[in-house]
Amino acid sequence: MTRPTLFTDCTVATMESGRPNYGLIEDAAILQRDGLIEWVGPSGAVPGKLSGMAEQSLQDRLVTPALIDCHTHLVFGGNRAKEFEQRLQGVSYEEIARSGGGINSTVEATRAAGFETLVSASLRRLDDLISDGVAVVEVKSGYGLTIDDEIRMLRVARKLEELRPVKIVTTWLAAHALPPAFKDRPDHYIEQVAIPGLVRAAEEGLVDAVDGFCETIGFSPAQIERVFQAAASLGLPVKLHAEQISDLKGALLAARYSALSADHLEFLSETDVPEFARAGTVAVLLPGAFYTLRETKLPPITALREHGVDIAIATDCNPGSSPLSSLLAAMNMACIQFSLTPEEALAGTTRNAARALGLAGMYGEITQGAKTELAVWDVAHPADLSYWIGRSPLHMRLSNRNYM
Ligand code: DI6
Ligand code: FE
Repeated sequence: MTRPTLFTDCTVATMESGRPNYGLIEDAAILQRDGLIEWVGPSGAVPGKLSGMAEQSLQDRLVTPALIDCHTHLVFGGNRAKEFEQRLQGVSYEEIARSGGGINSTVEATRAAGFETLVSASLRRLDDLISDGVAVVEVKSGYGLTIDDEIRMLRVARKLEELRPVKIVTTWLAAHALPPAFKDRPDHYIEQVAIPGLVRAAEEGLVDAVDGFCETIGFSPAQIERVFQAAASLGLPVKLHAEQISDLKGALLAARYSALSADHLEFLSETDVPEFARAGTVAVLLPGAFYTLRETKLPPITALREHGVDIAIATDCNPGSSPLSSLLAAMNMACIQFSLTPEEALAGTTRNAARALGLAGMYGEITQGAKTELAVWDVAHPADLSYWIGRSPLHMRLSNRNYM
């Protein structure tokens, strides 16, 4: 037990569900005890003083829930600047993938890198995110593509949590690309690597959720479904890279398996949105990939809104389609490219991102019972967070580890 803390002199954007205008409370106070929010409200209505309570003035700053990056490929070796040059000369992302580059070139570099090298390369990207006020980061495997190399990636991800005050959520993404050793044998890869590897990784406690790349250059819906069935039998939630460059109806497959999220969705058909909405699956939009691949087809934002689908925003931080390690920049891009409002962008990196990770109510909202994971900003209004490009107005993060 530590002393309860009352944070005073702040404006709070609670981002609580159902509250308009960011859940904004001017002249607010927040009471936390043992790493959990006990009360938030106007400073005039603070509940009776608790004995031994510490007070900390936030000097008229804005407080939001700490941000959540709910889709990253943060752990990888090498980089793909050469492919970036090729793409600028007109070679497409799919052509590069089909000719053995793309994801498979990062697989080679990731397998070749030592554990410590992977940790330190990933830490640099994680530190970028932390300086944007991020406290929860989802990290996928998917650049190992053997059982041992996939498991090693998740161990690197878990190591990051020991080295920084963040929560890391790990996702099994062995069904990301077909490695050369299984050329023309995708079903064997699913049987011999993706599924038995998942079982082993889950036994080792390394898996929070299961993902796949449902695409002509990835895996078919039928192959993904086998992985989803294995996830279901292990009691693990699923999510899916769906409709990024073609419409294979991955989002509907994800919905059928009550997926936490379906991600990308540029090619999601408007007519599929009602069924998608019924599942309560979160739509995770990835503006960094849209930008990098110079995509022009927009996800069906209006239909998603009309059907009440929760929208989250993430960096998709990866060396190929989204070399982006700023979540604030992703929020700006979501406003400019996808016409999200700054409030939708912030909901997308707080409350809805928490839902996309199965962490609703615990992270991403300043509400009674949530963790004390706060970002304190040198700005007057929450719209400022989506407005500026390439600088972080973060003053500090308040991490629940300091209060337990
Ligand atoms: N979709 C993506 O945007 C990333 N993975 C995926 O399935 C790209 C990964 C890469 O190009 O390395
Ligand atoms: Fe991705």
